Amino acid sequence: ISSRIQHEGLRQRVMTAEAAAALVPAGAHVGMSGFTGAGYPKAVPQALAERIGRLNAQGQSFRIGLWTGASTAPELDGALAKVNGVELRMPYQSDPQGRARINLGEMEYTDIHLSHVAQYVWFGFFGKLDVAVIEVAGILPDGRLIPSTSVGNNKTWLDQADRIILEVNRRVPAGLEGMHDIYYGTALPPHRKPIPMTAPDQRIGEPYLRCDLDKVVAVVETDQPDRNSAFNAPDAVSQAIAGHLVEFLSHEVSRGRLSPQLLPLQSGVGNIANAVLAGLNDGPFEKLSAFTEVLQDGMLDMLASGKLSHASATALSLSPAAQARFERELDFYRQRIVLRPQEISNHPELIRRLGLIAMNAMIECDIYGNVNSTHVMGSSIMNGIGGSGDFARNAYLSIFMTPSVAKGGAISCIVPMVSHVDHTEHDVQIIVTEQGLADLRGLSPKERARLLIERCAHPDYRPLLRDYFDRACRDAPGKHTPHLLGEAFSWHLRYLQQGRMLP
Ligand code: 0RQ
Repeated sequence: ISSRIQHEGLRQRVMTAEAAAALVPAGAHVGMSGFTGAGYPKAVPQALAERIGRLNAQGQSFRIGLWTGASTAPELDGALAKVNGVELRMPYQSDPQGRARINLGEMEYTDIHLSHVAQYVWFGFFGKLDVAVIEVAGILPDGRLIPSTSVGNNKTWLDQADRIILEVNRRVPAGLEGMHDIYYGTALPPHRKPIPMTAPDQRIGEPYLRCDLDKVVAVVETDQPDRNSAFNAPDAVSQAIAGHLVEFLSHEVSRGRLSPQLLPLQSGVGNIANAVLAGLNDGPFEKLSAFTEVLQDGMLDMLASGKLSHASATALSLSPAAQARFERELDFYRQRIVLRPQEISNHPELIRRLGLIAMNAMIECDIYGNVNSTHVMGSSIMNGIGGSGDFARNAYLSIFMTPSVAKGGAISCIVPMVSHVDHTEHDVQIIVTEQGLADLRGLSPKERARLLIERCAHPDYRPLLRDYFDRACRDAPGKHTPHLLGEAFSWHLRYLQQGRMLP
């Protein structure tokens, strides 16, 4: 038995993943650890998927409700989706098999703001949590848990579940101990108090997760790395987006609206976000800070170069090369990184107080600045809203980025009307594409439309957007946000019917 399991009683509860998976009843609500491919259980979900596949092949119907922090990995979301073992998934998933099931109508999906998940479970909005399956880096002699590479909703799952299954992963660097900050001061309305944090690097909690040991029904040992997908090297499009953004932030500094240290950065996931961080790493700003949910390669580079003084997040999402560097220089990074529960990393109160610069990618926006982050052509889910809404509405600066076109130019990412809306015109301040940046602050809808078309749309689509907007201004019954309702989705329809938005 691994020396990482230091509690005598819990050493007695070590068993195989198969034996642990057998303790999950059909129909259970199961809260699993995991956030953007980090800190998810690696053995029990696969054993559970095998069991579900076997039982379903025998004609029994066995499915679970699967709750997590955010996206996980093929060993969890992929394995369970493959056997059609998930009745309802929440709150964020990006697995291709899960996506396919959801879009075929075979799996239900509740896509909610990541900061809302824990409190909704505490409020009882989703019913009882039956089982928690949590990856940890170790168990202390007194039974407290050393968290793994993500914190996510683990505190809530441990507190709320009737039964707990722990996966102790010896591959997680032992040096992670001390990097976490678990806040136990949250209460339910009307008894809430202000969260005592006024700077992003402040510690307000404790480094370990508390755990009611009587609820632990199984401990499973694992030795597997996180998903750790590699990023693409920044391409010309994402470099251009990063360039516009750095220029804009420099302009804000010169106008006195930001200091040269800017304000704490929040950065979404993906290749564009990573390229923007690379742009900031080469940019003129010093002594930056981050208050974000996912710490990816770009931020690690910025910490290493000293551009970034410290970073607060709920998960690490590193490529294999960055992970190796992180482990090699763990003492350096432990001084500069703090990992928190996602209800704190994404908390609206803190985002508003600290005044963040929120930078997230999107699928499309419309000429009036409404943003779609989640749906393709109105009805198919891509991933989910994740934390983008938590940050967008409450940030000091709310920035959304996208290439101006997708699918080799067949799709314009600037459209007359978004086919789904995640962030309304009221929550969106700045739009950036490789074509340019539109600063929408303080503008009326029609002013926003003119700027977005001229600055951000691809030249192939600009004349069509101008034509739509001009005719809408002339013919729409209302002149505040002019739309031609019979035509507003014609671009999406044309893509669905003909494979391209251009006529
Ligand atoms: O699909 O790979 O099949 O070609 O969408 O697009 O350009 O690679 O960009 O990886 O940054 O993802 C919004 C999806 C962008 C992501 C989104 C297609 C495109 C490609 C991916 P293919 P790119 P990214 C913090 C914040 C919501 C959650 C969030 C996301 C694929 O950033 O999920 O912000 N965000 N969380 O071809 C049809 C369009 C399209 C399109 C792009 N207009 N129509 N398809 N694509 N634009 C993190 C968390 O909360 C955990």
